[in-house]
Amino acid sequence: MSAETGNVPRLSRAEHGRAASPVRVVHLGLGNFFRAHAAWYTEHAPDAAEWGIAAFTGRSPDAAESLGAQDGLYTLLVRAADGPEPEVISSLSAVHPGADLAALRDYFARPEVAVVTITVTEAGYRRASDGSLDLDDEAVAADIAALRDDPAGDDVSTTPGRLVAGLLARRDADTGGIAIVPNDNVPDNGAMVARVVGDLIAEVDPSLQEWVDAYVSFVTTMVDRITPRTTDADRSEVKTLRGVDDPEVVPTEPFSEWVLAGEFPGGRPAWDDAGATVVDDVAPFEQRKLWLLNGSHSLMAYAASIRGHETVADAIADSQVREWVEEWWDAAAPHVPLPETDVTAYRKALIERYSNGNIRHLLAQIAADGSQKIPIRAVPVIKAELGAGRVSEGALRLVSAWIAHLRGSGAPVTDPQADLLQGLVTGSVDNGVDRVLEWLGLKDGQLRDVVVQQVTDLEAPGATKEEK
Ligand code: CS2
Repeated sequence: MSAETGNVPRLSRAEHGRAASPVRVVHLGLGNFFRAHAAWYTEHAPDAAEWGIAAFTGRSPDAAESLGAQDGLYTLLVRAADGPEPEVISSLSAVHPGADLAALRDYFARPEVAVVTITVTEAGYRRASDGSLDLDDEAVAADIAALRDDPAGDDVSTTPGRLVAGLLARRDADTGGIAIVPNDNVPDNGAMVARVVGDLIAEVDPSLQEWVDAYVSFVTTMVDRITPRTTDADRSEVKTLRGVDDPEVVPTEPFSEWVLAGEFPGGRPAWDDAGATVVDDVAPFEQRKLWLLNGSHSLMAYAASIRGHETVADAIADSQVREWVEEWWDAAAPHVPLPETDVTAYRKALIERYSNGNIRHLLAQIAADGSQKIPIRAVPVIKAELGAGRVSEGALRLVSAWIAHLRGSGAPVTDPQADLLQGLVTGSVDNGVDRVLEWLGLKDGQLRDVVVQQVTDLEAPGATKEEK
């Protein structure tokens, strides 16, 4: 199947890729991060010919159609500081709209399908603030009703709902063990998924839990590869470099890391031979990445956008932002349970990754969904500092910048909880700070005054803007 746009051909397996491998992995969430990360590791595993991926879109089905028109192939445009390197990825053997529950159940029921990977962002797991499944979420409530009414029906839209629909099909087919591998930036993400799936099972069909306990493994991961959204510039670059019209190009950085812990009862691709690391405990790696990388990312997304910056590369070149980032790292680093030399090297590497001017990583993209990110990126560090007897200005600035953002400075607010959060910060800075700190579980008089001062400073006209 090869489609053409004007005289420039689309990608096709006959011309540009490998033959499709048999489907043994199901993936939920067909966004750029997955295509730069897990799909790339699968492509580079020595046994790639035995492990094809059937991927399902999340909310928007468009990618399935567009990728389908080019046999599931896409170009990964690896943007090194010294120039781009395009690579065609062939590991997606099939692509489906997320709503195609019949296809999803069919794959789950096949004995050779052994792994389910997921990248749906932090918000996609539909958790309440205590980590349980949010039963008040309308889409969750609708999935419960739909699955109770007809466990084989098609009206299931959430990730926990789709997982339970698939697991019911596998149990009924009696096709044995399977591993569920979440690849989103949430601490202990294996246990996190097990919990939301278990909570949904309790509502829908409690008899499934015993089967899940016996046959389903929830793997925990740390994932890392900076992957911005695709722009038209990426598409025209691939047209120039490769002579193909690929609307599904994914730009990414050269660096990549994947650390996994857990069982794979039905086997897995040899991801470790493609550079992934298999360990007993992901936690130290997760903390290093979530606090040092993602924490500083969020700090820049809020604080540097107030200073007029648009991208991470612009932000880190501003000496004031760099100082804030280093202060954040100074606060977080002592709590990362890895050798100091490792943490120091990691910080140095991050500066290089952030400074890659060929990656246009928008601060506005990182600023999204702060309600899901601040509690896991900032709060543990602030609490650990308090535990060590310190009120850390460097750590608190992340929360202060988020509050200034919610109050209308810098990047626009895009968040499933936007109404609630913007309600918390209406009125004076003092009141807003009190309410947000309470929402974050950080009600502590010592912190409050520092945060009020930092928000005031960040919002002061001209006080923090970069001289241009
Ligand atoms: C970013 C991450 O958007 C964000 O919140 O911090 O997507 C980050 O780019 C990745 O985790 C890097 O691995």
